[in-house]
Amino acid sequence: MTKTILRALAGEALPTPPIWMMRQAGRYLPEYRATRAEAGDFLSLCYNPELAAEVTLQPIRRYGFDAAILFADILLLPQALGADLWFVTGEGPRLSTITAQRDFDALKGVDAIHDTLNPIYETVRILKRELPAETTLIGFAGAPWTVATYMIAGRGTPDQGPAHALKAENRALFSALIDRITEGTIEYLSRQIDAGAEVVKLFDSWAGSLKGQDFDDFALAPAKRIIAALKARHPDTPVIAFPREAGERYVGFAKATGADCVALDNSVSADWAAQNVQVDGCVQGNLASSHMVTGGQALVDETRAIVNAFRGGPHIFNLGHGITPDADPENVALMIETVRSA
Ligand code: 1CP
Repeated sequence: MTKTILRALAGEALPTPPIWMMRQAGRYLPEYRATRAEAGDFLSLCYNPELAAEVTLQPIRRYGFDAAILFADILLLPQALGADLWFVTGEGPRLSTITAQRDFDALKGVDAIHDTLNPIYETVRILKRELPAETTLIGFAGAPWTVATYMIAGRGTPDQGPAHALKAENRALFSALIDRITEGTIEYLSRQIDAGAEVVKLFDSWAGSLKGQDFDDFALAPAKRIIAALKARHPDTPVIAFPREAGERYVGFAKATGADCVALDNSVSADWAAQNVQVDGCVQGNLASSHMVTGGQALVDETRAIVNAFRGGPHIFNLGHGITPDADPENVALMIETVRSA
């Protein structure tokens, strides 16, 4: 029997949508916090295949999600390309910055990335062995624009200002960086698929700050190039694209990029997305992650409304963004129970 997520990705409208959750392995779970403490820090956890596989499996054991997502981070690719990367406790990631040609010239070529990323492929191989037969394994990478925003600024930014500034001031350098990340992403995801990932997802968390032609050039075009290259090598592996906060640009995104599924954030209504996005194929989403903190009848009502809005077509239930550390694990169980009984 084909796994439910793969059926939805192939375009089938299922009576009950399959479900998984962004950041399902994370700090809201006590067992994650324990394994992270054992690893020492976040990056040591990412690069320890046994422990990274363990935290990937924890939410599957606890909740029986229909998919597991590889435990890693979108910032490992910049590190593999030669950027310095560290995490400041309570604040987030920090990287060496790219502001001038010499910074770009110091980066490594794409062939070198596997030296750093080999442990990630090993995590995928372990998961492939250990996951239940009905659970789909999802690999992922950041989309080039989102990864570039971190490489340019050296950290997360509220408005991606430094990346927009470099794009305006030195288009050639900015485009060269986008190309390098695009090429690295193709090789990274291709190796994840070789190792056993059955689906891959491209996270463009900051796509919403690209407007007009910039959206075409730096959200659509790189996604299209990555998906075309992956499809040439792995024609049967579905790709989920997540151009977060793309708004009206969600319309036509799957067709323009070749993605098998578009993941929706919760700033678009499910009814609107059913009419304007799901008409082209599978969609994923889009419950506000705040419900995992607040719970109660509002969680149940909103979950049912989303399931009903997307009932006529292929749909994978998920949040609109990652679950937050202050979420209550009981609310996750309530969401799953509601989806499976809706
Ligand atoms: O303290 C901790 O334990 C670290 C918190 C954490 C976790 C659990 C980070 C740091 N990364 C992750 C794992 C992670 N990151 C996954 C694993 C799989 C899962 O979903 O369970 C995935 C898919 C990501 C992807 C990721 N990392 C994105 C894209 C999705 C999104 O949330 O928008 C982004 C933007 C990052 C960068 C990053 N890594 C970590 C943090 C706190 C951030 C955001 C930094 C910022 O913008 O300030």
